[in-house]
Amino acid sequence: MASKSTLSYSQRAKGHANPLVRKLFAIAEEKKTNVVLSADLTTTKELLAIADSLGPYIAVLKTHIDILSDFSEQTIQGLLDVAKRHNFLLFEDRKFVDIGNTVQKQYKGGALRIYEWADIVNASILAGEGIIQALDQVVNDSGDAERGILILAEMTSKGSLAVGEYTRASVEIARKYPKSVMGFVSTKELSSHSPNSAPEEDFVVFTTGVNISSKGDALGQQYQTPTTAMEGGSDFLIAGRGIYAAEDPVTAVRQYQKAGWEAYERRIARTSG
Ligand code: 5BU
Repeated sequence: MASKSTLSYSQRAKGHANPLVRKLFAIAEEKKTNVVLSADLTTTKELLAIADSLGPYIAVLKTHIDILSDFSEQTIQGLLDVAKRHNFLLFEDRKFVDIGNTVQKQYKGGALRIYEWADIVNASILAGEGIIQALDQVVNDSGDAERGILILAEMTSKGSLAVGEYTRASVEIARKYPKSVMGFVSTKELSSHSPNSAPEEDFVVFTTGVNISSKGDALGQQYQTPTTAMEGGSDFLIAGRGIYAAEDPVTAVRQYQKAGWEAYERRIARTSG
């Protein structure tokens, strides 16, 4: 079976060619968490405070850096410090979608300097393969910095057009850039079900739209639970309001951590047990 989803994170880390993926799997194993906190707060103070209090329970912190009303050098330093202190990666959910030349400028420079601080970014292939080629160039020129790209292969919002041929093309393009493309943002595992899947191929699946107690919101968001996501082959669960907007975010994140980790353990027990 080409799917790697029944192997443990450490088994997958051993054979993986991408150093950032190895680091991510090591963090997940060490902290026993596959939770990605989508920290959609709008001030630096709130963002850093939630990152600090929930940091011990997460593998990755996902940001929308452009929603901060007071972004500055202090935001970047604060994020880098808190990520180091609690040992998690930073993922900027930028959803690049433009011609390659523009995207390189948006990634490397600009006011937000995403490349300097974000371990992971994501991009849509709506504009074609050139966008991934452009980001791949930046990643390959990055010297010591380990940087990864996730291709936005599906979206969780109602009526999303990121389906069918678009999703299939996302997988095909990902295969051409193994040094930089570490996986997908998708609702489920994609690559092992598609043709041309090589035995050594191991894309990491990040799943948004995860919530334990809600089915969706008033603006088209559609949720699944940590358990269904892990059963579908997700590797990392991205949750926002389910955690940070809960009455007690620490209790909530621990609940997501437990649900995600237990579902992961059940999945890997299916082959090794
Ligand atoms: P929520 O509060 O758990 O609904 O937040 C979900 C986050 O994931 C939010 O930052 C979205 O921008 C992001 N997201 C999503 O919800 N659905 C998608 O398909 C993608 C990203 Br891609």
